[in-house]
Amino acid sequence: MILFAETALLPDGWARDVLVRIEGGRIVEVVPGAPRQGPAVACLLPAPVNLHSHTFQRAMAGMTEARTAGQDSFWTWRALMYRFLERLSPEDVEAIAAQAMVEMAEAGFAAVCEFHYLHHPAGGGTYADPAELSVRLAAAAATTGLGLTHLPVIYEQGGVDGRALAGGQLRFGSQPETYAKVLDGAGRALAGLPDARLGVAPHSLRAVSRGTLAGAADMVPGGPVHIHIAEQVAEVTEVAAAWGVRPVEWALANLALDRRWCMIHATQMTPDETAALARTGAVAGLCPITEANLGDGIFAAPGWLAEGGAFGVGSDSNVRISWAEELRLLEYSQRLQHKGRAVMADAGRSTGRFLWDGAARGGAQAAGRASGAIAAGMWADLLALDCADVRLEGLAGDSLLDAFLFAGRDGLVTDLWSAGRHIVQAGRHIGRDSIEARFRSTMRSLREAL
Ligand code: NGQ
Ligand code: ZN
Repeated sequence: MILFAETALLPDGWARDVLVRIEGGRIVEVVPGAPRQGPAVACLLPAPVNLHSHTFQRAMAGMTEARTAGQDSFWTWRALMYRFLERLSPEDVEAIAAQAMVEMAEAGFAAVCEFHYLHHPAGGGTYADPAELSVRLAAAAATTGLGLTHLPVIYEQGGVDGRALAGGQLRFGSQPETYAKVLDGAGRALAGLPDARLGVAPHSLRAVSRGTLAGAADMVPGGPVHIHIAEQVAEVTEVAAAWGVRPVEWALANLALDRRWCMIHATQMTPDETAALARTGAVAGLCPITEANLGDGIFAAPGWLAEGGAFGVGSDSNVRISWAEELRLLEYSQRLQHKGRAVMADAGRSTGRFLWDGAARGGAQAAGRASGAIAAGMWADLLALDCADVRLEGLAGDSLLDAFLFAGRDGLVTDLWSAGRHIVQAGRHIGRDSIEARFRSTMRSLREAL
């Protein structure tokens, strides 16, 4: 397959008249200044990975925004989330995941890292196939064509003190024997997806014992390792009270952190923790929309970037799925905190370009996916922008990215290829109608869920 672009963002900058040859889902050749062949897209960009998602939470969007009598918080939201997930059947999980994946593709994401912790039926017990729900997620990826890095979650306990799982958490449990079966079944479910990756995700320092954390990265040798860390102040307090050190401090001293690791949120850090964690090569998995929605706090971006820290973005709770808005909110939260403008980019660079390059690279690293750049050897994760839209009128190059991020609207991604699969065309996912119909009927049955 050959794609031709009037302009494209290549690793060393913008180029004109670019021919991209794709074979077996991978880019095999990129030729700038090529003679025009057939129809051309106006502007071709590397499509990013969504590095953190719990797809089932997409179905809760709009159900948790009322104020209750007391002080609402992350923890009151979590109680609602636990109540909600008790309602979900395997069919629901698949229907919701497919809808979320359609929305991810339309927003510009070529792949998703699914941080998957629903392993059991409500109340505990085991499905006939212990990997039933991993199989459902793989099916949603197959249906939608979105790239998948599947991260079966290790979840052993209800808190740092080792208390037992309770209530909604009974769906998460991963004692060694069950977890091995989930990993095994997940691996088989991914076999039919050529670009899928398997990784491992110890849920958090709260939910996994220190003994298990020590060996977690060896469970999928070479694969990505993701963990939620230091999201809420209460987590810092809980870990410090139990172990005498702060969460990131503990992780730096006890985990062999490197480029395989993705540290989700990493919100509550001291300046020293920020610098040291950045230097490990681990990716900061930032989820600005969800972090704002849940009242987590603001990431220490200047300190992180000063050490050359890698970062990417994820849609996490999927309350809203937007690549542009994640990046916009990431930058705007920095502006609000530091009372300045253009906080994240290096001097002399466009914010849009800096964030696009950085988050595409970091997302690909976190996913263990050869992606994030238009270059030979990479999966053909590509997107085209609607340069005819009035919001982009008169703009080109980096200014186009700045307008897309800061002034854009949904629907500016006209086409998206995931590992060469052309799944968004004319702004719509090719399977949207049937996937959406199924999701709507799932939502009707969940209407009274919260
Ligand atoms: C999750 N979500 O696993 O879905 C978590 C909430 C927890 C976010 N942290 C549960 N955004 O952290 O205990
Ligand atoms: Zn999460």
